[in-house]
Amino acid sequence: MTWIAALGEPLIELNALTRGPLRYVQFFEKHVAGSEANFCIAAVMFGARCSLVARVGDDEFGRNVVEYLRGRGVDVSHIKFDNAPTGVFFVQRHYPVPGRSVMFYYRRGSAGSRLSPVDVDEALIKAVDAVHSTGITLAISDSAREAVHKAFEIAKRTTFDTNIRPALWRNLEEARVAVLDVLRRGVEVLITDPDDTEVVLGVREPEEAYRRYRELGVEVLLYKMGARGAYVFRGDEKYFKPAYSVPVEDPTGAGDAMAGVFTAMYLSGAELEKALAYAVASSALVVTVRGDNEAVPDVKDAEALLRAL
Ligand code: CKP
Ligand code: MG
Repeated sequence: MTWIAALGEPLIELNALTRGPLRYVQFFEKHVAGSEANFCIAAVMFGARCSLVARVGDDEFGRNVVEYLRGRGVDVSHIKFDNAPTGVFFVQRHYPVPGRSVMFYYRRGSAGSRLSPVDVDEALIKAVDAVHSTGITLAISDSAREAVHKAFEIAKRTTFDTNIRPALWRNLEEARVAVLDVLRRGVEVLITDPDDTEVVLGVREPEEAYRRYRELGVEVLLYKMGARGAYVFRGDEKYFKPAYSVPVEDPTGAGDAMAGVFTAMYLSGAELEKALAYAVASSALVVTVRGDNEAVPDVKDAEALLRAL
């Protein structure tokens, strides 16, 4: 069984029950989220074992995160309780751009942002097949970024999602430097999109992006084109899978589902084109509901969608 360790901040998501600006939303629905937690759930649904290396608050939300992730089959034995609070974010849906969501973070100084190199157990990192993290973990604190560096230095294989969140960086130049720094440490599978690639490399076009990332040592590129679909590149191989046209409730988490499903299948030796198809189908299901990870399918349900549409 493929075993992955992911480093990042699990969060409590408060998702608006109704559409429109949050100042007039009265009711919110609670979910467990956070990019790397979502990634772990998706990887587990596709047969991987996933250990989340993280901190949560020693509070009701922290216990909620740990119990939920344990229930979803994620290994929570490397999540520590910390005396800062569990981070929270709110989701505003279909406003100001219909079909899109906006996230508002209440996470500065959170337990999750206190992740540090002491939380990175060398024995775990040596034992797993691959280590995963994202640009969010690079952004939340210096100590969290150092934790990623430490883990990537020890890891046998690495996968990384750029996930550049402008709200978490002082400026985009800082994000660019931090992502390039991780790429130079060696990333086998890179998950990204044209917006982030514009920040990192100043280009958007898929072939050009892969050419440039490859020069930086990336072997496999999963290039997400949003509502258009996604590409995968490896050496001279290139595949494209168009996105499904589905009713959008909340697109938050779609990228993590795509990353987790693709990575679990890729690491277990699946054909790239097949991994891409299941990843695109899984992310299509996630956007049809609120919550980032409840609608991630298992293999059988993903196949039902692949057959139906
Ligand atoms: O790129 P995605 O929409 O898949 O990521 C969503 C997650 O961790 C969400 O759970 C949110 O809390 C975050 O990304 C974040 O910190 O932005
Ligand atoms: Mg993303």
